Amino acid sequence: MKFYFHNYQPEFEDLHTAVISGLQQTPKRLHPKFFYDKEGSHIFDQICDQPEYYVPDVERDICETYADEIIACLGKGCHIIEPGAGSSKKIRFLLDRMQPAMYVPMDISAEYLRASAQNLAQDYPHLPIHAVCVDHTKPYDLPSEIPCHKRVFFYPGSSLGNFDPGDAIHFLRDIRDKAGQDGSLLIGIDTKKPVEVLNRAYNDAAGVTADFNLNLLKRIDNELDSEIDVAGFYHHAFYNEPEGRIEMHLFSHKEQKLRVNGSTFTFKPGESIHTENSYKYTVDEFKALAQQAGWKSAQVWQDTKKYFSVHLLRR
Ligand code: AVI
Repeated sequence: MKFYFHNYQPEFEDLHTAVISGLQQTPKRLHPKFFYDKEGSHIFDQICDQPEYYVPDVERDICETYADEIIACLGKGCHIIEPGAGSSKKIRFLLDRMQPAMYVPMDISAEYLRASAQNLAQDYPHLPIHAVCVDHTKPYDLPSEIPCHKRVFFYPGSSLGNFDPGDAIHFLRDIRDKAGQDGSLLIGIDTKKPVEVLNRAYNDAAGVTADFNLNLLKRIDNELDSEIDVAGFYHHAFYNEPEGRIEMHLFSHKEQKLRVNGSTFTFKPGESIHTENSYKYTVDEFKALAQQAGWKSAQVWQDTKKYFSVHLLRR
């Protein structure tokens, strides 16, 4: 095994400060990054198994269908870098078919990253793996062991959709700078589609997305000194057409107060906490966004229904 672990010891953002400042805003907000505690990450894996949430299946189908073309575009001996790699499941379609010179999974959770990267190292014993524990949304430098040429960033799952467009451009620009002169980015982007399909995907019948959203309040209730009637809130997600995004909210069933570490927040019936945006881009809209970050579109692959897109960008 050629497994190396680089721990940059990222600071976890303070939940307490973020909750107080988010709930002081009008409308009230909580940042989606706080969804992903152990329980939240587990529920997110379950969302990916829901029939209404088409994203993982359609992206996998595109990658499987066009694997040969994608590999031909990436070329031999590349160094694949995956920000927010999590379980490193999605990279396997490439690793099963090609031999990159190196794989660099990055994640903020050291425990999770080490376990999944070691797992991968066992399955691909000849592949050098440099796992980097870092918050990829904050400034960082890649370890010097990662060669500066033939860098391919891999950012699947439409995770970029959870950034507001300005932040998305900033993130894409940072990746471009890190990719180097001959670098590229293979990225999965969810597209605009009939509103009913989008609304169903984020309001699944089994209520898994609802559990995911409500888990944020449970987490705050468990980790902070607080009084929250979690059952006093319900999940609802809807497509905001002018903004081109799904919005997830936690709506209050009633007039109520929520207390966190001595601060009290009052809710009117129907008032919400806005917890997530998930932007959807047409192929041309995403190309324009990427261009603003200095990338050039090299290739786009889509499924037959055009529900999802996989873009290859070059510098
Ligand atoms: C992680 N991210 C791309 C998901 C999305 O579709 O925006 C998060 C999610 N929220 C509810 N369902 C899925």
